[in-house]
Amino acid sequence: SFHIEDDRTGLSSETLQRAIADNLYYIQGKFPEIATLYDYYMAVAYTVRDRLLHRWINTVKTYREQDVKVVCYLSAEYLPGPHLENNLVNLGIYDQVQQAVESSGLDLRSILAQEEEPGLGNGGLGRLAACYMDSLATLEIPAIGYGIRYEYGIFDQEIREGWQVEITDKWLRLGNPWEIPRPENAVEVKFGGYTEPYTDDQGDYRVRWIPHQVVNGIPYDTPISGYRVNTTSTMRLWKAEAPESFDFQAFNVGDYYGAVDAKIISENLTKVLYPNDEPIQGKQLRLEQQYFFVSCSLQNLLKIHLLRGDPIETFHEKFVIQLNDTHPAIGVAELMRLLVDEYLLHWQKAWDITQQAFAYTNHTLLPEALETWPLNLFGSLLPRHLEIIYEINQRFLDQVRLKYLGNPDKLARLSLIEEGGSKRIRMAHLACVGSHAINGVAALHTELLKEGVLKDFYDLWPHKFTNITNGVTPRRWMVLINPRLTQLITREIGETWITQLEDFKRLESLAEDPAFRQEWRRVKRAVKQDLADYIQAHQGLTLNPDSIFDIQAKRIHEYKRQHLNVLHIITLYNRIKHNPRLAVPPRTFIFGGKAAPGYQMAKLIIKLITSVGEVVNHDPDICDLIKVVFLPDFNVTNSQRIYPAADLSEQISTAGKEASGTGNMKFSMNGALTIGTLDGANIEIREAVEADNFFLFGHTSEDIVDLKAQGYVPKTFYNTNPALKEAIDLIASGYFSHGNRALFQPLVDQLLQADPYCLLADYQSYIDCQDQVGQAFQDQDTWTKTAILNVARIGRFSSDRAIREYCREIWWVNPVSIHLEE
Ligand code: 26V
Repeated sequence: SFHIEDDRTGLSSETLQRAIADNLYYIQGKFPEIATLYDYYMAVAYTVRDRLLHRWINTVKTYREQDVKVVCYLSAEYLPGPHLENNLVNLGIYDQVQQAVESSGLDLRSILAQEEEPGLGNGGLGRLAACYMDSLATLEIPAIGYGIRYEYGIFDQEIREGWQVEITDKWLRLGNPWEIPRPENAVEVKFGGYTEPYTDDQGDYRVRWIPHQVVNGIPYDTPISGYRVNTTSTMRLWKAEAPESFDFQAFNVGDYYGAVDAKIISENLTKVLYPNDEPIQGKQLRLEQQYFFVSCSLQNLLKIHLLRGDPIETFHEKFVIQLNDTHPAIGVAELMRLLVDEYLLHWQKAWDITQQAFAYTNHTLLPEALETWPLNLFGSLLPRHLEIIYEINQRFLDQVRLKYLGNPDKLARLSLIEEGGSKRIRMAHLACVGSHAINGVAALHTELLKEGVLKDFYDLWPHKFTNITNGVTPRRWMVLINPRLTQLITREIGETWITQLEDFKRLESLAEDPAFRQEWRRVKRAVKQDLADYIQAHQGLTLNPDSIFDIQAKRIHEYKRQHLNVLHIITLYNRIKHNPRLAVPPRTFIFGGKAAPGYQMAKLIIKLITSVGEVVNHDPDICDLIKVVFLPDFNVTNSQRIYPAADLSEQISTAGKEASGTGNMKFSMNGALTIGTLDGANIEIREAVEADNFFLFGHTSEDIVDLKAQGYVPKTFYNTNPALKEAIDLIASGYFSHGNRALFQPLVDQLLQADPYCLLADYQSYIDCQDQVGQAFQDQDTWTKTAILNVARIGRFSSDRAIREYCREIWWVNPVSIHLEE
C-alpha cells in the first residue's frame, strides 16, 4: 500500500525538507531569498519540535491516565546545552535532517551553531540535573524537572587585556522555540505579611496567612527527549509575573505609577541567576527565588495528584521529590503548609507524607556554601513557614532529647536554628529532617558528609544515608560531541553501549590490537586538529596537534587549583630557559572557566593564566614547546569542542574539597588520561580504570586534615624547594605583569601566608607526576593503549547507572513505556 507521511510527524528527508520550508514561511514569515541563517535554525527547530510534540503529548497523557509514580526533580539550576542537535540524536533523525537541509542548499553545522544555549546554571550541579533529565527519559522513568526560567542566565565571559569581563546573557532575545508557555496553569505565590489563628467550622484551631504581596508563576514547558524511546519528559520552568488584580483595585488605588513599580518588583524575581559567589547569605531576592519556584512546583504537583482523582493522603505514593542541594529545601515547610493549612490534614499525617515524599542530595562540603538564612529576613518574607519550622524543630528536638539525655550540645548541633549572635535557619538540617533519604555524590564525599557536616544526623538516622556517585549522559558527552570516536567504537562493538555504557568493556581486548590503536590515534589527532582550527580562527593562535593537549576546564576556584597548574607551566618554562637544549615533549595548556563576578582571587587567577600565556607563547627561547591558551566563555556549547580533544585531563582539586566532579568523567569517556588527586569521583575513576592507567599525585583528604592540624606552614615548602621558590618569585617579580609587582601580590601572599588549599604541599608531587606524564606521552603506542583502557572501563560513570540507583534505592519508581497513537 501507499503511505503518505504527515508533515508534522514524518521522518523522511523529503517530508522534513517540506516541513522546514513550511515552518520558515508560516512561523518565521520568511521565504528563502530573505531568510537568515537564524530563520532557518528556527524553522528546523520547530520542525523537530513537531516530531517531539507527538511523543510528548502521549507521554503526558499516559502518566495522567495511568497510576504511575512520578519523579519530581527540584533544581534551581539546569544546564541542558543546545537542544536541537541532542533531539536529532535522540530521535535518530540526524542524517535525514542533514539531507533535508543540504537539499535546500544549507549546511546543518552552521544551522546548529545558531542556537543560544540556556545557561540556567553555574556549573556541575546544573549540568548534572540536565544529564539526569536525559537519563530519566531514556530509561522511561516518569519525571518532571522543575526550575526557574531566568531571563538572564550565567553571564557570558569575554577576556579583555587578560581579564574576565562579564556580559549579560540575553538568551531569550531572539525567541525560544523549545518552550511552550502555559499561562492557563499559572499559580499564585504569597510573600510577607502576617499570620492569624482562627477556628474553622468544625471548631478546629487553624492558621491563615495574610500576605503582603502575591506573585503569579507562569510555567514554561520544554520537552526532554529520551534516546530512541517515545518517552519525552517535561522540564517546567517558572516565570514570575505580577497578577492582573495587582494593577489598581486591591493594592494601589489610583496610584498608577505605584502599581507599575509593584509590577516591576514582581517580575524581578526571575530576572537573573545568582552566580556561586561569596556567601549568598542574606540576599533576600535569592530566598524569594527559591520559595517562588518551590511553591509553584508543589502547588502544581498537588493539582496534578487531585486531577488524577487520587486522595491527598496518597500523595507520597505517587510522587517522590528530589531536592537538588538545599536550594529547594524550603519545600519541606511549604508542603507542610499546603497539607495542613490548605488541605486541612492533621500535622502528623502531613509530616509522614512529607518525609516519605522528599529526598535530599548534598553537593558540597565547603562551609561557605552551606545555606543558612537570617531568622529575621526569613520570618518577614515567610512568616507562616517560620512558625512551621519552629514546630518541626520542636517535635524533632523532643524526639532527639529522649535519645540523648542530658546532652544539650547535641541538641544545639542538630537544631534547625543556629543560635548565638543572630539566629539563622539551617537549610541542610531542614532538608535532612524532612527527607527519607540523604545522599552524597561520590563515595568519598558521602563518607565525609557522614563524619563531618552531617555527622549528628548520620548518628541519628544511619539508614537514611546512601551514596550515589554522579554520572554523565553518553548521548551528549560521546555520541553528540565525538562522532568520530563514536563511529570507530560502534564499528567494533556495536551500538548497545549508547544505553548500556558498561558494554564499553568489549573494547578492552582491542587495546591489544595495533591496527585498532592506530585508528584510535588517527581519530584523536583529527579531533585535536578540529580544536586547533577553532582556536586558530577565533584567537589567531597556532597550535601543534602533536603536542600534549593538557586541559583544565571548570569553574575557576581556589579549591580547584588552576594556579597549581600554572606553577607547573612556569616550572617547565624555567627549566627550558635554564637549559635551552632540554628535550621536553611539546605541550599545549588549555584552560576554560568562569570566575564568579565578586570572587576577586578567581579573577586574578584568570589574569595570571593569560599573563603567563602572553610571555610563554611569544618567548623565542621556548621554540613553541609550550603554549598556553585561555578559551573564553566556557559553557556547554564550547565545552563540546574541548572534551574530545584532550590527551590529559586536569582534576587537581585539594583532596576533600570537590564533592564529585563530572568533567573528569567526560574527559575520560573521550579518551583522555587523568592527572588527579584522590578527591571526589577521581578515586572511583582510578579504581575503575586501575591505578596503572591514572596519574595520581598529592596528599589524601586525611593527610590534608593532619597537615592543617599540625599547623601548616606553606613557607617551609617555599624555602626548601628551589624550583617552587623560583616559580613563585617569578610571579612576584612582575615578570608576567610588565614589571608590575603589585598585580599578583594578593595571590602570592595568599599562597605564602595561608595557602588554604595546600598548593605548596602538593607542588612537588604534582611536578613529579607531570614529568611522568611527559615521559609516558613519548611512547604513543602505550599511551593509546592506556587511553583505550580508560574508555573501556568508564562505563560505570554513565548517568543511566546513577539514575538506576536513585530509582532502586531512593525513589522506588519503575519505567513506563509510551505507545504512540496513530
Ligand atoms: C557554592 C558556593 C557558594 C558560595 C561560595 C563558593 C561556592 C563554591 C561552590 C558552590 C557549589 C554549590 C553546589 C555545586 O555546584 N556542587 C557541585 O556539584 C556537582 C554535581 O554534584 C559536583 O560534581 C561538584 O563537585 C560540586 O562542586
